[in-house]
Amino acid sequence: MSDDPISSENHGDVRIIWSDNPPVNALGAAVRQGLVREIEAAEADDGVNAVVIACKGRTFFAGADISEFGKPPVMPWLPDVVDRIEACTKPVVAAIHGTALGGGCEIALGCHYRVALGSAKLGFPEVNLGLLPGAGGTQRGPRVAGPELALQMAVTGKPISAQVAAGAGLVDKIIEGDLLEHAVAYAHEVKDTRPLPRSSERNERIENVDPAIFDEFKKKNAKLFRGDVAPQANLETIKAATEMPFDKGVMFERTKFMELMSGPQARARQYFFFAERKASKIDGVDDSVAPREIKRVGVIGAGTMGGGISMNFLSAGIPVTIVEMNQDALDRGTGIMRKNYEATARKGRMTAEQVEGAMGLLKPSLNFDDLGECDLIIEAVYENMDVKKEIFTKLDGIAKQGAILASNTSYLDINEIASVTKRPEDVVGLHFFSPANIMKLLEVVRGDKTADDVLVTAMALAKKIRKVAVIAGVCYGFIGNRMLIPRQLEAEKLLLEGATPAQVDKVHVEFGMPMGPFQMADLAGVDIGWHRDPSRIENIRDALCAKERWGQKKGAGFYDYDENRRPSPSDVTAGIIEEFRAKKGITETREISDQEIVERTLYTMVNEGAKILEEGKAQRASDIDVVWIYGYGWPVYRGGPMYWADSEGPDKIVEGLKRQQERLGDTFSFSQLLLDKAEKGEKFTR
Ligand code: 3H9
Repeated sequence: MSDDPISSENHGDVRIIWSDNPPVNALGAAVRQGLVREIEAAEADDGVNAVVIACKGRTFFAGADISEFGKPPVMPWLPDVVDRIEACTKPVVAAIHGTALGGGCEIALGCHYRVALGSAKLGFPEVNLGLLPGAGGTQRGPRVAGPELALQMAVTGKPISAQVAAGAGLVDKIIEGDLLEHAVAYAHEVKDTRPLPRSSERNERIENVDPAIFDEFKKKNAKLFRGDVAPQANLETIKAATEMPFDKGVMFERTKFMELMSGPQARARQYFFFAERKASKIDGVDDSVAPREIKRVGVIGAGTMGGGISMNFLSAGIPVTIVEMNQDALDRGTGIMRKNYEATARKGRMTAEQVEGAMGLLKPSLNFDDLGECDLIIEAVYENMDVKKEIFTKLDGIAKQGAILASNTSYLDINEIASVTKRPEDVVGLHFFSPANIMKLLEVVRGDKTADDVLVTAMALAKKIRKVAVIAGVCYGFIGNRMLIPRQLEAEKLLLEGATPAQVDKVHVEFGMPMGPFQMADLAGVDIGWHRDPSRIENIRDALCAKERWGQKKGAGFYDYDENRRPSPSDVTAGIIEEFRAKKGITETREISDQEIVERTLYTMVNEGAKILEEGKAQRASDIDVVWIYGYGWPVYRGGPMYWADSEGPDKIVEGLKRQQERLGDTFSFSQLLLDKAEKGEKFTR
């Protein structure tokens, strides 16, 4: 068998150029070389009148080969390959299935025609790697699809369906049935067309474009541009297509691409691309371990969490039995699920039939025994060990043999929960993040006795319901919430020492987090975990709760909220903090610098992450980054807390923590791993 990923065959006078480069036909050096070789051969062959470029396996080219980034370049460059295809004197048709992404979409744009299966998707996801389409995509894209769609594709990175692409002219024909057969027939139809429609020469859609569309887009999507350099560069290069001739535009694109590629944000994002994929690998578990079959899922509890969890499975076509204690709670829970689906349908992201299809898979029940038919049962009741133990004891008697018993606990000990059953090997933690139907992260908590095939099932199922799963060990708060603890503790201490909630939050938001610790507390509910005794005031949260300042839901928490839930700093909260300080005998406050806030709230998180690693509660540093990016909105262009710690330098983190050590007090202790990394000049992630 030849190693060459590119081959060709003739169908009459149509030459098919095949790429076969699993898993995703990435455009590595051998693919690029083969494509140029075959285009030249087809052009030189008098027996060939048209060419089809197609891919074997699950997808059309999914883009440049990311694993080549940062290595010495191998010729030909992707931009030259696209140019060579476009310059071909015979018509070239791209036959698209799966996903034509990034460089793959650019190859398609270099072809004179594009046909695609209805299920195909096209996109420019480069922005997710901190880049822009750098093989002429920013210049050909707007010429073919129009500047507005090209802008949306490149800045959001979200792929579009073949239908949308066809509507915009990016796909010439949607194929039903055999792609290759129809692509060859299409090539026959166009084989004598001259001049050939070359994307780089199609100027009609980029002439007289109102420059205001770019400002409007930016205004509408301001969030995407915050702190992140790639969206802006994508916008500028697409705008350039409407202002410059093709050659100049391509030069501008190249300059911007190189700028991005050599910058820290692209490196962080590319690291994260592989981190996310690595997260699904389970240490010490053989690839040959088969997952258990999950035909029906049971969910205990129809509250916010139980409902959200159920929706994941329903949306993926997996039937769910949801069990509650009383009819009211059951009706309320299922009613909210329906409302959520209907809201999605109103936004055009689901059809009415899909809503009914999903809800039709739901079996609401008041009878615990109904869980006996489920292959996976997820308990989602409130955080109380005794309640959970009671439920698992009951489940042990009801669940069928081989069923997986999972708890959605966010803090509690899975081993203790498993110990009440006669099958601890079937017990696992499945920690979904709220809102569970939206948040991508799933912590899969591995108990001491959890069986390998239970973990393999959890990871496979996560992929099916479009979550990113990370394996965590048993410890208080697992990976994500455990790292939240020092941050929260220090943030509140800072208030006592003189900082305001707005100052602490501002530092976090400027860092790139979606919100700071106090904004997050107000959103989640200041009263979460509160002992409900207004006379017992042990910290500022207790003091706020005692005055019914429970956060956004009450219109008051650390901040005041108007009727549109817009926050403003609160004099009442300032007074409550002042009063609490007095109670604690704190008479003096001081100016607190932003750097101190970073050191006390972010460096302490890194220290906790290092402890999690050294205790083996996370499999790898990059898994911690995945948790924080998908679970808490850590800015992806900073790569996650452990990658960021490496960028800062572990020695700098240690220095900062030592500077703060006295203020951190005895709740703080250094991670030995962090100290070792700092001393040896080593990194966590690289
Ligand atoms: C670009 O094109 C730049 C140009 O504009 C300009 C250049 C000058 N390269 O995600 P999966 C691997 S930038 C190398 O689990 P799925 C991946 O690591 C590129 N490897 O599958 C994994 O390996 P492993 C723009 C790649 O079915 C395996 O393939 N393109 C690449 O869930 C399976 O991946 C993109 O950003 C790659 N380009 O999803 C597209 N892509 O098994 C990135 C994947 O060892 N890719 N791998 O862990 C994707 O979005 C998804 O992989 C895709 C399939 C949707 C295609």
